[in-house]
Amino acid sequence: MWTNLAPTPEDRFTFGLWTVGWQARDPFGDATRAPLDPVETVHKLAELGAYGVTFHDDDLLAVEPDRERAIAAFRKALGETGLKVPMATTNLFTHPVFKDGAFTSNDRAVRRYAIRKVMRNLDLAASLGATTYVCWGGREGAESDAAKDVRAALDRYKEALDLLCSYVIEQGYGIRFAIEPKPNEPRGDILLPTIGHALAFINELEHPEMVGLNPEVGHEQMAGLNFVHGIAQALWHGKLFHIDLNGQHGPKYDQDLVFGHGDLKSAFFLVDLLENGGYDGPRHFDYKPLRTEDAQDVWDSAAANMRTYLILKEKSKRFRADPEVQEALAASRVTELAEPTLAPGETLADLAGEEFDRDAHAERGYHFTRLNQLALEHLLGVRG
Ligand code: GLT
Ligand code: MN
Ligand code: MN
Repeated sequence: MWTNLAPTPEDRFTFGLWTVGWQARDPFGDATRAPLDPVETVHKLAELGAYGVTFHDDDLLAVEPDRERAIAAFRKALGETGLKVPMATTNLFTHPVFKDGAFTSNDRAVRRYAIRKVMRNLDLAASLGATTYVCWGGREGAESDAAKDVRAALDRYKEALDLLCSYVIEQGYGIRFAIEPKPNEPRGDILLPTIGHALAFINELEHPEMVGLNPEVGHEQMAGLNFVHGIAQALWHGKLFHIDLNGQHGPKYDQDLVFGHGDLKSAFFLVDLLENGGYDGPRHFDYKPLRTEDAQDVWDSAAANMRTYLILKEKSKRFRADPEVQEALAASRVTELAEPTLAPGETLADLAGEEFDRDAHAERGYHFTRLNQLALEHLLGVRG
């Protein structure tokens, strides 16, 4: 019955080197795991059925400090396994130099260094065939409203992205940028905190067509926002360039749990949307194996992300194919929303004189509870 739960490269599952490679150092405790060699990660991910791997410039140096040698070993592993690099990014947050931000640091020399650091890794990303470059501005923010002139910071953020877009154009790289919003952590408040803020910002750029989003499940849920709605709006704007899948239990610190190990119902509707909403990019997992886990648990948790996605994908198919669900969707008039409010050829004048039984329409129920219960029962395995 459940035959297709083994991931294959066609599923386009990808992982960051920093996810499985996280040594589980947190603000209260030391690392609980040894560093992982990126070469081993590439081989393990390929064995598990992943499509690709992503990286920050600094992740490549986890066990080999010589950049050229580290890159050569990584390239070799990619060649041996066929694993792809669809996305890359820059670490603009770990080094103390970025303590007040990178593109928006108050220190102009830091801003110039940050742009150089991105350019250098863009060259590598392009040479590895990446088509998306993520910008997570984790340090772009402040703890005090006195510390940051937000309007000037947005000018500098725009300046950096405009410069980087022009660099990609000049070099002829087939790369687009994807901004990853986050409301807070590590800064008290981070600039471009939500999908909505980032979408509005992109419109002010010199090359808005080259910049989209890389939303992360937990980052919107940390702010109490509905991730599925955020993704639907990003798709509506044509801006879902990439996605970070993981799990989160509501507004608290960024948990980066395995996909589906947080709000499971939201994960179900997310997969349903990604599979039916026209998204064809990688399904990228940005999670952290729990600090309690050992080296083998790390790979088991990587596999769990993919397996959960595939289970939810199958659940979504069965939900959509269930005649009772189809009938319930129609009874709730979910499908009626796709119909334009004015018919072709109609004008506002047609609305003006229309007869409308307000009380009858007010009285009619939408039966959404039944729909929700049907989804829940599919999810719980008692239907389909
Ligand atoms: C960091 C962050 C993630 C970002 C990564 C990309 S790094 O781990 O928590 O959400 O996607 O820079
Ligand atoms: Mn996160
Ligand atoms: Mn992320």
